[in-house]
Amino acid sequence: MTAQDGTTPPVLFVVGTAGAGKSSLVTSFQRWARFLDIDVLAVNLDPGAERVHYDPEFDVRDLISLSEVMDEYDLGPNGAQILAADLVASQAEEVFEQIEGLSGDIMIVDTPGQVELFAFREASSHLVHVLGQGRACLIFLFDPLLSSTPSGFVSQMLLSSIVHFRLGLPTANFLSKSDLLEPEKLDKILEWGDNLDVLEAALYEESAQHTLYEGAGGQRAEFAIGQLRMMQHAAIQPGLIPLSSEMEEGQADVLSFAQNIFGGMSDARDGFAGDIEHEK
Ligand SMILES: Nc1nc2c(ncn2[C@@H]2O[C@H](COP(=O)(O)OP(=O)(O)O)[C@@H](O)[C@H]2O)c(=O)[nH]1
Ligand SMILES: [Mg+2]
Repeated sequence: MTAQDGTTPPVLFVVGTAGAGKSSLVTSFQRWARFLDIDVLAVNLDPGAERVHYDPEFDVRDLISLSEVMDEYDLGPNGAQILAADLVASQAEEVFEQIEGLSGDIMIVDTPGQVELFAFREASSHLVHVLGQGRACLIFLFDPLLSSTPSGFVSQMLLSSIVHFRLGLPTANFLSKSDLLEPEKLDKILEWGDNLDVLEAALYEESAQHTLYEGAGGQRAEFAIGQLRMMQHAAIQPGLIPLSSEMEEGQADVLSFAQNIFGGMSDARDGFAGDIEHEK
């Protein structure tokens, strides 16, 4: 099964804080899709990746090696990561040449470990627009442990909205590694994603317990909730969807998100619907 019209397939950029599960999602998504006969093109844009467990159509490490950057520019690992991200982005056209014309149903892109290397380097937004060709979206992964506290959860909502604002692409928030959370905790976090009032109450309760300065915690909570309300008002954040690469859960939701935006793959979609129904 291939894209029928010869245009580049929709592109999913997987983003999130270091260790959030980006590379694992690319692996599990590709594996899941293969089973359904959906052709997923995986791309690695992380020059610092030690190894990847998916089949990349394009691997940025073929262009840029982190150890070479360290040697050549006499940099430590952190400096080299930053320079490597910029070097990759400066070769956006070369990268695009290698992946354009590849036929597949959907492309999923693994991004550097640290989200700021991807989202907050000027050169990277260029890369996103060259590779995305106007048919791209973001899968933002929430870290499950950070999501376990109201303030950690809110911080990730804010980070996700900043990345969304920065790159200007449709964004869906997924709760990564949901298998690591107790069912009650998982429900609680999903409720925070659905209901700002519940989140607000939890945040006030938490800041009352943890604040060092009298009153400062309340102000902090008020600020954060105010931001989230504005986002909700602007319909920026469509809630939170549980995902587990380990248990292979949520991959269909990742695909549906892209399909809802970009449509296409009509014959494939009939196939998915049947298969997904079957799984239940
Ligand atoms: N239990 C569990 N662990 C996961 C899952 N996804 C990733 N991990 C683990 O989390 C760690 C970081 O994952 P990785 O995909 O490398 O994160 P990245 O830095 O965002 O690319 C690894 O040890 C993975 O095995 C998941 O769905 N469930
Ligand atoms: Mg990774």
